[in-house]
Amino acid sequence: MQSKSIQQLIQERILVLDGAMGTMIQQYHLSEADFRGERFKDVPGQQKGNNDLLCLTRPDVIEEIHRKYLEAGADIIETNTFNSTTVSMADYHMQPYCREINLAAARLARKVADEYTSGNPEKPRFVAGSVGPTNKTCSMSPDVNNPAFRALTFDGLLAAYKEQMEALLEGGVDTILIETIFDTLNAKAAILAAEQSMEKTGRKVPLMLSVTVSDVAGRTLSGQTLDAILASVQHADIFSVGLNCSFGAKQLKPFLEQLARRAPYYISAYPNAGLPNSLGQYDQTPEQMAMEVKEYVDEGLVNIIGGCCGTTEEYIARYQDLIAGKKPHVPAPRPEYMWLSGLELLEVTPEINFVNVGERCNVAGSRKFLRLINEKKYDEALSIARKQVEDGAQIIDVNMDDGLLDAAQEMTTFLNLVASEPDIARVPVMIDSSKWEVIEAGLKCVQGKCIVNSISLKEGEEVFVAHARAVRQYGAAVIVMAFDEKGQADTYERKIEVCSRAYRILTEKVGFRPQDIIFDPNVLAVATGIEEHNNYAVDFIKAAGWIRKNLPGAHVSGGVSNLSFSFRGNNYIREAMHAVFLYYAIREGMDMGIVNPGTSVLYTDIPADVLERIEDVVLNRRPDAAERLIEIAEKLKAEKEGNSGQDTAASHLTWREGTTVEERLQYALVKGLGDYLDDDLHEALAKYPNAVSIIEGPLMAGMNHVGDLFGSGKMFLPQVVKTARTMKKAVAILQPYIEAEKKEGATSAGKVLVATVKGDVHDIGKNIVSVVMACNNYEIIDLGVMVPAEKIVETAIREKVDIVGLSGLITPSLEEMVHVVSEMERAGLDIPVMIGGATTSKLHTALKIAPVYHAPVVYMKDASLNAPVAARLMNPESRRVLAGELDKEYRELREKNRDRQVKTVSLKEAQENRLKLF
Ligand code: THG
Repeated sequence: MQSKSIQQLIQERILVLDGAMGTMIQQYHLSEADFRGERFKDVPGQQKGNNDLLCLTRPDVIEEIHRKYLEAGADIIETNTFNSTTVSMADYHMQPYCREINLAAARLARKVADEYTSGNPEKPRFVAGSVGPTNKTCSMSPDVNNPAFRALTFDGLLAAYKEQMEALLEGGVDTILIETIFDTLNAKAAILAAEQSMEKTGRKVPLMLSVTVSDVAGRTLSGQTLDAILASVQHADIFSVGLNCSFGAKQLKPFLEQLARRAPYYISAYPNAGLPNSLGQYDQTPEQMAMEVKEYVDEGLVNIIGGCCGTTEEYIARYQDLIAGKKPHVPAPRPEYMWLSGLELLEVTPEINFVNVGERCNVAGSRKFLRLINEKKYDEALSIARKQVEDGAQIIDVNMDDGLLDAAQEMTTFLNLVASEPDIARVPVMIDSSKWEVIEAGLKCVQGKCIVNSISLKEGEEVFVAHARAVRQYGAAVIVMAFDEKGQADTYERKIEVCSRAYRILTEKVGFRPQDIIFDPNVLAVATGIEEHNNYAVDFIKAAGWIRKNLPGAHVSGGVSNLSFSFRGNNYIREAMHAVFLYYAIREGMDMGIVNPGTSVLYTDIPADVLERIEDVVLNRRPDAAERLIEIAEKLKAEKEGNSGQDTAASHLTWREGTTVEERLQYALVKGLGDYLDDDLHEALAKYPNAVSIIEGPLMAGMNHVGDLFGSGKMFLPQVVKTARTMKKAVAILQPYIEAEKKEGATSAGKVLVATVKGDVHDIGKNIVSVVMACNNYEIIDLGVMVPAEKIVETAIREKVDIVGLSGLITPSLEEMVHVVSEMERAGLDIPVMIGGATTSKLHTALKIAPVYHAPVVYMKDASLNAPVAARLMNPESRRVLAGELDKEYRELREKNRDRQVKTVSLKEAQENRLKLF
């Protein structure tokens, strides 16, 4: 008999996905030689830990793991290919083997699954092709000093994913599972690769997505909320969406509920076996985990359940009883309204009767913005974006079209910078250009669901369709300008003719959702003195009404400031005209507009005599309307002289009044605002004994406050990264004072090597330690991030350093630190080691790191402790005393944790461990 497809089966019952591959592999205690096999015995570097390579060198182990999961009842097993892209394999110098690994992995899983299916056709088994996020992100910079930098481009990642997925599909997987999504731009590249690979191989399979949240507020590493992600991936043909990794089942549940409420797809969940303890291990038992997962099942939250880090076949085996007779989740209905997103979702519901798009980040629409971009003053250019959002812009338009600029490059740089500014990146962007290359460059930079501004029928239907298809593939909404082969539509009839034609093509031929189409029937300048222009506003407003009635679902937008070009220099009249225009256009159904969000003139504020004359112009009520408006405009200008349209900065600066310098520094750090650091730090310099004490005092206090906010979910990672940049800026301002304060000819207090260990790119904490230590006259050798053990050992010897500081933020760094320190022991070094960073702990240091090294290994709780501890380590006598204290303390910790080796830490502790960044 023919077995059921996964699409059929999932409607009938909850399906079980397998558990972790890594945890299972660990149980085999494979050696470096096992990983290499005969074939790779001479490739450079370490292969141990390159789990995917085992598909080639130890297929017997992988096959056995698949069997264990199938025996445990898994309906779906995942290929062992999480890292099999050229991007991730670069760590192991194994890029050339990616295709082969994926193919072998898929065939292997296919073979075992089929064997089980033929054994019991009533319970068909499926293979999901595992596609990980890679070890790099498209949305964030690994370089604190250059937030516009990207270690990975969209195109590079797309190519890597295509190679992987084509091989998986050829190898026979039943679904593609894009998992552990921490950056939606990476995921969008994966989705596009999946579509293209399915097209190329002619095998269309269901697409599964699984997100991992990184903080207690339920955002991804790159700062998006789950709602925002759903908007970002809305264009894709998705089978299921869910959550994996992150936390244990219990902590994941509220986020799963949030996802299940909104996502119009089947829901999957494969949590970790609880929260990692201080050693980075997962120690929830199968029973405990099953109890928590049971709630998902009983409450109808899920369609697919499995396990992530720490789970084995024993965990998966418990699921059979949980799901028996239980109703699967019913997906939410397809969304009715337009979804857009930045870091957060913007759902354009009828209650939002008008969406403001900020117009000022436009080199053609703001002299100031043009100047700032020309002079590469990006910080100030970003302030323009930030101010618009503060003023209420719900989307920001970005336009770099200027003859003397490399518009595609500037678009890329600016959007990358925006991505690092959470206050701005919160809202969706509108990529504004008349050049397609510029739009495409922009689309490759945004993880949210943005709007393309614009496409049109200007160059005919073929180009229009090609651009529209591309916009769809990138997952954006689109503005269609009312242009066609005959030119700009300037009358009511022409506007509706062009828009209805475009609507038909987009909805029927390209498959666009009507809700993602925004028509711009051209706002053109009125009161120009040219009679043909007099009816422009009326025609726009009428066309807006017609479009909303006759082209269901579509939106209407326009560049409102165009209307008043003839009144340049008279901001009051311009803003009053915009208010009047919007009053009528919104009534007819215009629901979006590119405007100056800083505008303060309300329709109801306009004095009756002025209002009458403006309405005469906008509504084209009398032939001499323009002259009469010019007359009153000049009169008003003379009266108001000088104070019209001037923005008052005051409202934004309340935080600076009546506050102490410490409060202001803290505010600047929390908000990541560098603008007033100069003033505030100089004020502090007058108050504090020296520059170093400002760093160690108010600035460290501010950083700790940020750490607390982060730990409690009130800040999220991109905001914290901004804080780190601000801290850096503050330190740079203080640096000359620190230099001057150093005693003439003061000798070095000691030489300290600092490094973020291999596998980890985080260096915020490490950089702060470096600064604080340098302030205390230590000579710092900073080896940067991702530093291999050999390099640390070699540099320590060559430079004759006095102390080695190891830093790491992510869980795998714990193991790497053990490795580094054991290499130091092997090299016969006697240099004390300092351990610091978010996942590190005193317990891990005591249990795992200190025992492999004879010299002192000190766990550093925060950066302010490094200098005093270093001082103790530099003096042989106090070093001996400290070593004795550490020995005693560590021995006690080991005693206490002997049986279980580790205690389970509370949620709060675990979060503090994970989230304290400094
Ligand atoms: N439709 C769509 N997109 C658009 C437009 C449109 N994008 C560009 C533009 N038109 C909308 N944006 C602006 C931005 C600024 C101004 C007008 C439209 C403007 N700027 C002042 C001026 O030129 O007088 C600049 C003053 C200054 O330098 O500060 O008016 O119609 N889809």
